[in-house]
Amino acid sequence: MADKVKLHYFNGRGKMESIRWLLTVAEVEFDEFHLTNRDQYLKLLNDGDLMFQQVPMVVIDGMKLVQTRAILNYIAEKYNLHGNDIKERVKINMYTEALIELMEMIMILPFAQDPNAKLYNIETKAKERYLPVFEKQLMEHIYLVGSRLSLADVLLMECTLMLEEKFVGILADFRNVKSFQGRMSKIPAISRFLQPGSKRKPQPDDVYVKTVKEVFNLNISLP
Ligand code: GSN
Repeated sequence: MADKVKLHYFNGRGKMESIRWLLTVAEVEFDEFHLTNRDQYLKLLNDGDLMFQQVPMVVIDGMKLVQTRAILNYIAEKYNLHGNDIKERVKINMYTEALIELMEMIMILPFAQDPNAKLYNIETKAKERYLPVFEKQLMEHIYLVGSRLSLADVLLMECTLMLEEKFVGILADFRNVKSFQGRMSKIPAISRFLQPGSKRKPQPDDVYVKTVKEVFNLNISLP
C-alpha cells in the first residue's frame, strides 16, 4: 500500500490550503507536519527536502514535491480532476491561475503593513474582474469546465468562502456563483471538510503570522 501523503507547512492556510482542499475532494487521506520553529525549517533545508528552500512541500508517491501549482496539477491529474483533454485542461488552468491570483491577495494581508488599505482594491477586483467571469460561465454550466468536477471548481469553492469571510454578502450580485457554492457544499467530502474539527484551517491569526515570521527570520512587513 502506498504511504500516506504528508504535508509540510505551517498550521495555517497559506499556500497549502488549496492542496488540503484538493486532497479532501479527491478523498485522499493525509498527515500534516507543522513548522513551528526555525530549527524545523533548517532541518528540512539541511536534509535537502526543499528544492527551492520553500514550503509547501508534499510527500506523495515517493516524491518530495514543491511549488504549489505543480503539486495541485499532479493531484488533479492523478485523481481525474484536470479535464478530459488538453483543451479542457488549459481552461481549468486559466481559471485556476486567476483564482490563485485572487486568493494570494487575501493570503498576504496579515503580513501587510496596512491591510485595511488593501481591502477596497481586492473587493473591487473580485467584483469587477474575477467574479463576473465565473458568474457568466456558471449561468449555463454545472461545472466550470466540461461535464465533471475539476481543480478549478475546487479552488472556486475555496476562494468564494475566503471572499465571503472578508466581504460579507459579496456574492449577492453573483447568484450563479452562490448556487454553485451550495451545490459544492453538498458533496460529501466537502460537507465534512466544512464541519468543525476537519483539516480545514481557520483564518490566519497572530500566532500563525508570528510563527511564519520566526521560521523565515522575517522582521519586516510587506508593503
Ligand atoms: O507556489 C509556491 O509554492 C512557490 N512559488 C512559492 C512558495 C513560497 O513562497 N513559500 C514561502 C512560504 S509560504 N508563503 O507564502 C516560503 O517557503 N518562503 C521561504 C523563502 O525563503 O522563500
